[in-house]
Amino acid sequence: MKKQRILILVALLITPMILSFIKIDGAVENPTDEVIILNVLPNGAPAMDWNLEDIMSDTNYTFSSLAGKVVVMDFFTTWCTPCIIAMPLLREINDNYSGNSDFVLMSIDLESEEDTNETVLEDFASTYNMNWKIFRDTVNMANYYNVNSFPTLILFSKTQYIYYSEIGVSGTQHLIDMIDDLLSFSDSTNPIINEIETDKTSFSVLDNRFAVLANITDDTLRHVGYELEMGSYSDSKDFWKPSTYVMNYEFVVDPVAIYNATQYGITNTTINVIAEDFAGLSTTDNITIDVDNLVDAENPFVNITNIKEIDASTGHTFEIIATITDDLLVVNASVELLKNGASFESGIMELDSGDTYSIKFYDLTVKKGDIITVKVTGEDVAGKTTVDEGDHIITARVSLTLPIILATIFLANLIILPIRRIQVRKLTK
Ligand SMILES: [Ca+2]
Ligand SMILES: [Ca+2]
Repeated sequence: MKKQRILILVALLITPMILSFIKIDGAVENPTDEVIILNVLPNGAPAMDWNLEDIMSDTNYTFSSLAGKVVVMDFFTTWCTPCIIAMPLLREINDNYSGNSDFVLMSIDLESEEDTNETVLEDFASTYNMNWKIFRDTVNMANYYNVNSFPTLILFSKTQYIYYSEIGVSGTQHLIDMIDDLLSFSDSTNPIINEIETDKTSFSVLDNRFAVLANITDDTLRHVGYELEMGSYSDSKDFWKPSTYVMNYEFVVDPVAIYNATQYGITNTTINVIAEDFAGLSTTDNITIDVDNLVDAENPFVNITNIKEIDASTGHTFEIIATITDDLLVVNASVELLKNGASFESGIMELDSGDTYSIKFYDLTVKKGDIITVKVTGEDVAGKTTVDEGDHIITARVSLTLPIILATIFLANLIILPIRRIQVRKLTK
């Protein structure tokens, strides 16, 4: 448990460092591959609302009705020993704020009513001196917060955002310090979006990647989001509890979406940046990027360059290689196989290098003399298609399997042995 906490603390420390080291020219390889180390929903993410009955008071509460209070949410089960060990620590925290109506501690039981009925739960609460709210998770809260270990503790700001979470409850002082901060919290200034930059002034179907760099400052920055809309295409990204360093995101826009947008007369697109703090204050700004209008005039050129029949001894592997080019952009290369005129197999060809596309089909059920018809379709960014077609006749080799090898040796012996015997007889005469 201690090890886990240390790992989490290390993660919390290095996350802003990693984020601050992302450079605009460093091309974030995979924009979805964000640094998410904790298995709980990241700090800064909004709380889930629900309406549940407090088992201790038989009173219903909605989470949203607790807005304005600092909430500690403890996920537990009655059979989990570390959860039981954590109870005196939770009790200590709760006692520290006794009489303070701005603080709420709640334990969320993750067992079903069949496993642990209300009487068992009430007995458990009495045994471990749980003089706070207890709810049963009948609304899949654990799933929403991505809670997989017990106990998991989540601390919410008065504005009902995740401020901090930890797996295992190993101490109280750091939690009390954070709760004190949140109770006396004051942030009356909106986030400041100092600058938004992009690495290009325009983008097109031939150059569909670009990075956005925003410099945002706030004393309690909680969330930075980017939104891009272009015709029917949209993209967005959330950064939860970012540092106040420079934030970076690289968009990879579908070239077909860009082409379609230009067909509707769209000549530029706006990227909206929104920054929000823990006080609920927000600032938005935007930057406009030109969209290059490139005209796709011709159908793709498609040529099947090779149909290879590979290794007939272990089932038939087929490789199809084709050259596909276009005046603007090839977006799809698909292939369909027919066996003796009937539909047989299909697939999407991968771009190998340059304009060469290829695909392999393994273990095809074919016999010698079958006619395989190969249809390769190239599609361009404008949706124009061209098909090239070629036939291939199966030339299956007879494979040298073990029974055939044994039969060959047997036959050879039948012929060779009598000859030898004749020779031996001749010598002894
Ligand atoms: Ca602020
Ligand atoms: Ca074209």
